[in-house]
Amino acid sequence: QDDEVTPAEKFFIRMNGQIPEPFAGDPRSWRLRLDGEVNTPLDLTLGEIESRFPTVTRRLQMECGGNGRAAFSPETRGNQWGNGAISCAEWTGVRLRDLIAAAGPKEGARFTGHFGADPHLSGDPARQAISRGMRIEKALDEDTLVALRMNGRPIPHIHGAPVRLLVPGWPGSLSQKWLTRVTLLDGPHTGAGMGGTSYRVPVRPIVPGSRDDGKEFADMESMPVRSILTNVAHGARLPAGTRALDVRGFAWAGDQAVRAMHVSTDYGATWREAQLAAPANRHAWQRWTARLPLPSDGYYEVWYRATDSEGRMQPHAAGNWNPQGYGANPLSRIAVLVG
Ligand SMILES: Nc1nc2c(c(=O)[nH]1)N[C@H]1C(S)=C(S)[C@@H](COP(=O)(O)O)O[C@H]1N2
Ligand SMILES: [Mo]
Repeated sequence: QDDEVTPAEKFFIRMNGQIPEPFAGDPRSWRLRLDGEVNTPLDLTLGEIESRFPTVTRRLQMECGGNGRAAFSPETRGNQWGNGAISCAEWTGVRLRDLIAAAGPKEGARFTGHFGADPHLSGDPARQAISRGMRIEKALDEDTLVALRMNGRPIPHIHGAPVRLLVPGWPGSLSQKWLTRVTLLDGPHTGAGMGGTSYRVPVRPIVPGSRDDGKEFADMESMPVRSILTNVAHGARLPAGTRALDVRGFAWAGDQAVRAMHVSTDYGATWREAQLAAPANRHAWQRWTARLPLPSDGYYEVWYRATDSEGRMQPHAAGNWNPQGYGANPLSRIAVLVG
């Protein structure tokens, strides 16, 4: 998809449990609780939340922790995502940090735990489909939203209506859909999808393909730099005599910005710097564009890679192999045939 702001119908979809029944009541009467290590637990309707707290609108990227998984060798468990598990919509909501401030966090509040209304795949009501949490610092980031609208409209059911978390730049699994409760904790949350090898990567690199219990793994936090090319399909045929190709796409880097974007038509022997736009706001992806000369008819590959604001590039191969396949961000390539 080539849209600067991802429309709802093109936004990627990922679910770990069953799709819950749509909420039958007025969405404004949906209740959200904030409890745990707080002085005054909150139990508010969305109507109350909207009238009590300021709303903000931001373009925020959300990316599945397993985006790029198909690049790992040997193959890892999970959806074999290419580069498609990324979208950047315009979200409107209240800041989670405003809710936390209203509840008065206790000194021991160091982590969050998130809960949603979707049933576990087994249908067992005692089990959570997914329930992840993060360090309180990320919950206090001004871009971490309790989102009420997507692209100016009510959030579509499949994306978590009527309210979801939006935790930009960190694994999408933190952005709890059908949000019912956030709890503050003095230690890491232990919900479904926490611990072991879930959304965790090795602290020290392990042998690709090896088994590991995840004891010496750490939670994935900011997602690594990555880019997509959005206007030319892999395998495109161009008319004979075409001598230039305009390409464009997006680049992003978790909590960071993208500093540079490069494109090569000679297998990485030489690189051409693409033009790179500033993000609409922090945590929004950035548009890149480049014009590539094509010296003759024939077969070409377009290789492309981004560099984050700390100078880290997309590598040539997926590194830091891990059993569930998180964080693969090698450079990408498409083939085109001229004539
Ligand atoms: N309640 C709930 N929230 C959830 C999930 C889920 O299964 N249930 N999946 C998570 C994962 S793994 C991702 S990548 C994002 C995907 O959100 P989307 O379907 O709106 O793209 O939602 C997250 N939030
Ligand atoms: Mo995900």
